[in-house]
Amino acid sequence: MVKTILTAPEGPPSDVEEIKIKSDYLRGTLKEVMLDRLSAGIPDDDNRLMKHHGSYLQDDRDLRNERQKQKLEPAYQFMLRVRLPGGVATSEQWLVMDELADKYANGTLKLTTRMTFQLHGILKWNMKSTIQGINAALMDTIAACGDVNRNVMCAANPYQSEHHAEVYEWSKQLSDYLLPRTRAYYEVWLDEEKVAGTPDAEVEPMYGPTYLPRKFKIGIAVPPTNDIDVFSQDLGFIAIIEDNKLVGFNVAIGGGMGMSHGDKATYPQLAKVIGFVTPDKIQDLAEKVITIQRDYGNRSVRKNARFKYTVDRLGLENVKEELENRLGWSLEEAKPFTFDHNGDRYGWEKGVGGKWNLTLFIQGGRVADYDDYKLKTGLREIAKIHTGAFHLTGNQNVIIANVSSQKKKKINELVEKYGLTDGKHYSAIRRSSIACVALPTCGLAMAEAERYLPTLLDKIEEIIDESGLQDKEINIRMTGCPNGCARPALGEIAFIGKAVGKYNMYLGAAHDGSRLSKMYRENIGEEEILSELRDLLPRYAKERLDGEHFGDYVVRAGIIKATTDGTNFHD
Ligand code: SRM
Ligand code: SF4
Repeated sequence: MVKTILTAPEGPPSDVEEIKIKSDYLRGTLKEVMLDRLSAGIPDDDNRLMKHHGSYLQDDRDLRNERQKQKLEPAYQFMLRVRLPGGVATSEQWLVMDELADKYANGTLKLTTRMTFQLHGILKWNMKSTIQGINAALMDTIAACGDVNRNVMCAANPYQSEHHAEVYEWSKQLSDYLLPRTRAYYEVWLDEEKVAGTPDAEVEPMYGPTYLPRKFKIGIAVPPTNDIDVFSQDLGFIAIIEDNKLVGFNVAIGGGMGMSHGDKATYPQLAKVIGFVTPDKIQDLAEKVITIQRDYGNRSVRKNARFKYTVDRLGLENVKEELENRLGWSLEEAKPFTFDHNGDRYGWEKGVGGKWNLTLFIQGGRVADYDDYKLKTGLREIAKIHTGAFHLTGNQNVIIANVSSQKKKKINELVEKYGLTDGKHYSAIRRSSIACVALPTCGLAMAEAERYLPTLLDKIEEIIDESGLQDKEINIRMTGCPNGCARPALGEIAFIGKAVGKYNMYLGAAHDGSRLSKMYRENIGEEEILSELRDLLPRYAKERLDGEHFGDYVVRAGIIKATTDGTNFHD
């Protein structure tokens, strides 16, 4: 057999490649520009580098026009994302984030779809103190954004898996091992002195001076729960448990959600399973997968630079062969597994060692105090007495984890006092909802998401009630643009922002995260959305088979064609 020669796409390097190479390993002029008091912003080049430090410059889009009219610079502020492998925070860490949100940010915490905290609205002069506060609490923000491996996700629910602790350890190890090695972060934010004279090859032995062509994401799922949407990851691990023992992981490569409207060369894709490895091998495997993307990813066109396009362009088998060559060993044959859902399970559940876990519903992942709902205060009061951990989930919720039977009563009293909710008095569709941040902070948003989905759901719930579907879990996801931050291509119903008040509507993804959706209606507003659902939901209520999920029903009923691969997502 002739060996396929793999190559990277030709073309001039993108502007970000130039910025990275000139940056002296992510330093740029960040240290200096953060001290400059003339503007609340920073230059674009430094902002690109800033992402690798877990942050970037935004402006409050609600104020954009007014500030422009007044000839003021935009209301610049920074978003800051914590690296929190596996989404696990101690109570002390929760309290620190709670305090930093009030002291330096907009008073809220955003629990993200990759199981971590984001702060919004931090002014330039407060960035260093905020980052120092996070580091003092033994967290950091390194590589939370940027062209590197991001926060490693893992199954969130300890009660659903005795193997949570083990899998969590692997996610931490992977996250730490795959960190950039440059000291730039420590110099810019933590006042470390620069040490001169380290040879280039030793600064970033894995990434090299230009890091990756694009962001890279890893997640570990524990069947039957796919709460991290393992097939949406660049590199996904599926835990295989035999005789109650974690024997290893199936490996899936080449997933991702992002696309651009109207550009068929961009599409969401699902990762494909290529084999099985024992736990001791996943670090080596992750490193080698990353180096393949480093060497063959598209460094010319960023829209086509994710690993999913590298895999699709080179061919899955060729990438696997290259991987095995780099590893010097072969993957074993993949083992059987089954997923049955990708959402969270709410309320109290008993887990390992007789400890309790309480999953609370956090709408849109936004932890804030509202006039009639003191969610942030309630969680703070819990953190003050809770000695276990807080697990942030990939569905933007939180689990109060590892609670003893004695503490359960006290925590319940606080849950009641502050009206915190396990979501059970909401419809199942609301409990199964995710929305990305979008407006006013996200610079890429074309429409509302987090601020709008709750009110749209009020109206959808009327149809749900009339159809008798209150207890039916239907994953519903909304994003303000096609970048896919709430993984909409894996929502059984999804809305992707097109313009203010207008969305493309997608249907047909599988409830367990194993099939992508397809566009059903283009550029529609609220009235048309509700009118479509007034037709679809009652039909589903009447015609569904026993146990049939909405995503499967719309495909079986011929309402939408199944997407069998990302490459036919737009067909
Ligand atoms: Fe995302 C960019 C928010 C998860 C795909 N994402 C952004 C930025 C940073 C906007 C930007 O680059 O200017 C958003 C910041 C908004 C703000 O104001 O905070 C943003 N993404 C988020 C979060 C906070 C959404 C949320 O509401 O939870 C999630 C943070 C995750 C984290 O903790 O690390 C978030 N983003 C995702 C996911 C879901 C996931 O990873 O499981 C995806 C789809 C999966 C994937 O990567 O394929 C995702 N975000 C993107 C993309 C499209 C990438 C692509 O392949 O084309 C962008 C745009 C980009 O990178 O150019 C983006
Ligand atoms: Fe912003 Fe688009 Fe991501 Fe939503 S999906 S947070 S609008 S980049």
